[in-house]
Amino acid sequence: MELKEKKILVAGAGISGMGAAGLLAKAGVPSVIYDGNTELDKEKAYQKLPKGAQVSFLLGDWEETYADRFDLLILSPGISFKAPIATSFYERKKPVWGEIELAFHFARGKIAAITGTNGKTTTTALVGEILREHFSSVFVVGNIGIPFTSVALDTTPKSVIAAEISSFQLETTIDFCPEVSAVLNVTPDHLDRHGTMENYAQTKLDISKNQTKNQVIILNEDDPITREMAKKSSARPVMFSRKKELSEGIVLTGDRFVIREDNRETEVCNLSQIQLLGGHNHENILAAIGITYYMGVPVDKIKEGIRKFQAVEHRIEYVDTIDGVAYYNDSKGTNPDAAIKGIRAMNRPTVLLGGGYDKGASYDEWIEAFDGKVRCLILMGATAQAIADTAKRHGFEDILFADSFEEAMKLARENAQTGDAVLLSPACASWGMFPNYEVRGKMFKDIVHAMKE
Ligand code: UMA
Repeated sequence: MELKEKKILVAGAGISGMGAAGLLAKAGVPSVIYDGNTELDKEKAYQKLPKGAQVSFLLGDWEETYADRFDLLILSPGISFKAPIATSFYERKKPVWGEIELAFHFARGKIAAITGTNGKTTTTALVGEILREHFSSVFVVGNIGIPFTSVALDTTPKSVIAAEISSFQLETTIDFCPEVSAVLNVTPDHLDRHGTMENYAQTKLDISKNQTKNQVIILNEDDPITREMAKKSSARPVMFSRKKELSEGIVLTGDRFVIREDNRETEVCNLSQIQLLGGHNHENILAAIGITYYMGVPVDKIKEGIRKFQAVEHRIEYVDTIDGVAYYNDSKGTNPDAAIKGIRAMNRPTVLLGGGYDKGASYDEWIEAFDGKVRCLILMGATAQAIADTAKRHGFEDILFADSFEEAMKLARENAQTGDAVLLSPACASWGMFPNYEVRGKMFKDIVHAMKE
């Protein structure tokens, strides 16, 4: 599609929307940015755009007839493809692209696209690190926080791109086609948006919908949903497992990470050479080995990238020890499954901070994973009462409520004893209290650093 002649509306003036409008401006295509927030600071927004960008703003409630004025909608991931703004375009048979689709339209080179409920940020960052060992033009983009659109015009046919792609972003891809895709796992998350687990899983599998059998999809053999995807995907499936001795695929056998292909086994590295802890991280490493191997990185360079890689910020991140209490920031624990990994990684009595935005999740398995380790659970946000009710049903009564994040931190400090851990691993998104989990995690760290002083 030749975009220069199109009247384009970019919906959402967040990171994605500004990236999309910026890319269009650099390509000489004018656009209008829509945002529901009437308080949006237009001056600040203009500063984020290239100089001289032909961009105007449309703010406030969406009116269906606005769609008559435009030919194409570029949708930010935070806005559902079922939201009125999108349906008014669909009803008029006008195209709706996500920000990822727009970037793909302009990007050159090969893409490794990674999705999954959990582990995708760590895996994407690790894939980026490994790719850098071998390729000279590497970009790490997507849900990880760097919009693909912001770098698309800098790519060349020799570039390789590691893209973390969320289910929100996959709702609006059309021609997007990675060289290698990966679905790490699928457990309940974002069901308020996707409705059912079936819809959610199908959206994840859409990462490979344009791939052919000459291209690879990396899938987790140990997850029943991603295991099934091997039969459904149009790409060639390559499985990874840390539990099964697969004869073909990427396997953790004893303490060795190996690639098994055509009846040959190649060792990549072993457990003593890695810095990422926990079974979930072993899965991320297996996936990253598969992704980079099929992107063409030689095994010795994969090993080097893994050896150098350290944990990602906000993911069971050790912050400091104060009065004998170790503080861990797992703000990225934005759903129960991720938070289960957070509490499982603790090996001492733990004061746990939880609660936040309500995505309609069930907290039973998370509470069960406490396993006698949680000294006290401090709850905040919209889900506080629902989590407390679930905890009590499971016989867990040591619960305190906080009206603010600062109060939660104060209660944590008062209730932790020497030798304990304080863990922020909320099992919920931060929305409602914070713009995103990063701001929540930074606040946690700032308060911990201030305690030290
Ligand atoms: N807005 C509206 N109407 C709406 C909803 C939002 O006008 O109905 C406007 C808001 O007023 C705001 C803007 O849209 O100005 C925000 O857009 P957005 O929610 O799409 O957020 P971005 O800042 O563009 O960030 C997005 C991703 N956010 C979401 O998917 C919610 C970021 O992922 C991502 O890093 C970024 O694009 C770059 O690609 C965050 C996330 O929470 C980390 N992702 C979820 C997750 O990981 O679980 C999917």
